[in-house]
Amino acid sequence: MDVEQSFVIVGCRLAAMVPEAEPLLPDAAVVVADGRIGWSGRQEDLPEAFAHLERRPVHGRLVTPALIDCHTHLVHGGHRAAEWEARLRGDDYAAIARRGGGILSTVAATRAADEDALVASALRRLDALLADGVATVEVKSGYGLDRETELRMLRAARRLERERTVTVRTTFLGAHAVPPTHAHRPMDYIAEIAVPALRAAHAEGLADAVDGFCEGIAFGPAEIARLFAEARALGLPVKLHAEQLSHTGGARLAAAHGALSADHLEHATEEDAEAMARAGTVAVLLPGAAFTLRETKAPPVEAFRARGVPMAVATDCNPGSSPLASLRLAMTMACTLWGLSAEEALAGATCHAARALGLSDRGAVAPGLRADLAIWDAEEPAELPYRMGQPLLHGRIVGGVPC
Ligand code: DI6
Ligand code: FE
Repeated sequence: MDVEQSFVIVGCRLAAMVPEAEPLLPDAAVVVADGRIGWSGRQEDLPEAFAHLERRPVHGRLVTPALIDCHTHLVHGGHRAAEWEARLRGDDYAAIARRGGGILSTVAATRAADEDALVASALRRLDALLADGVATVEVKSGYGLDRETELRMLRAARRLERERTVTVRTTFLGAHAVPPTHAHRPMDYIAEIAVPALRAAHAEGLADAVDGFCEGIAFGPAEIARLFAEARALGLPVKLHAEQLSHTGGARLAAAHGALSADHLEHATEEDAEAMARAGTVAVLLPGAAFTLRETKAPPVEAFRARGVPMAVATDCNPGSSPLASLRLAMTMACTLWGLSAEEALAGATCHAARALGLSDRGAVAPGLRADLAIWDAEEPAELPYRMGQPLLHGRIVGGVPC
């Protein structure tokens, strides 16, 4: 152990997010050693081996795993405030999309933006997430719908990791909408554009996973299955926007492909929950999108609970359906709109979010895991979703480094 880079956080209240551990341990200590958690538990039980390390008191503050936003579209050009206003006047999200607005209008703005502009605008949103205690964020492509722009989005996403202290996981979302060049020919779009773009992204090391939008206004299960077959050939994990606006069979398709996650799920059924449970697919809940679209159907939370399907919570930060850059507010919405407990919401933004990204090295405070921690000006975990809009972050520790 390098003593220089090792220390003990003392005097904290610890929500370790470890199933066997107490939900909240008062008078706790956490050993950070060489970027990893060396030990955590009751301070009075601190092993002798760590007694010589520098002690950093946090004066009773709450310590949790750093938050993980496992579903975002942080990188994109422009915004869609006017479309949002039109919806306030009664316009409809799917109808706007069918007229060539919606996702396609962000595609035009993104194609027009160079990489520097994409990075600059994404950083503003990323900074908001970091201020909420986030240390790992997933970022999708999907507003290019051509090879060049999809790759530019993914390169911009990777650059965020060099600009800030954060882990970025990139997801290729080439199957997000059907561009006008391939109107009514979604399978041709997959074969001619999405698959070659995915291969190119993979060759450049730009894609950690593959996603699609399985929906009446986007792609059907057959097209998604074609893309997933390519992902499998490349050895990439898959995830899917499924059952958001209607029921199309996306959740079961995701489960059949062993997907890391199926996301949205407002229109999912008990049978979908059953299939996801068998496959070990995480349910990623995105209440910011449901709130923005005034969706009245809720995901089958009770069915997920009953079958032990892990529920993650994410922002879905995107310019159309979820212009939300606060993971804590997403947690609030998951509780208030859909009945998650505060503890479930925190698990959703930590350990279950890590699983939705296929990351087994973070999301909890346990020996051997990455020392990604959030220190809060709070006494208990419920304050994170309860205190809406109130800054609570005291500091983050990312890979063992305070920042
Ligand atoms: N996530 C998405 O990718 C789509 N819906 C969602 O919740 C569309 C995003 C958009 O309207 O730009
Ligand atoms: Fe999304």
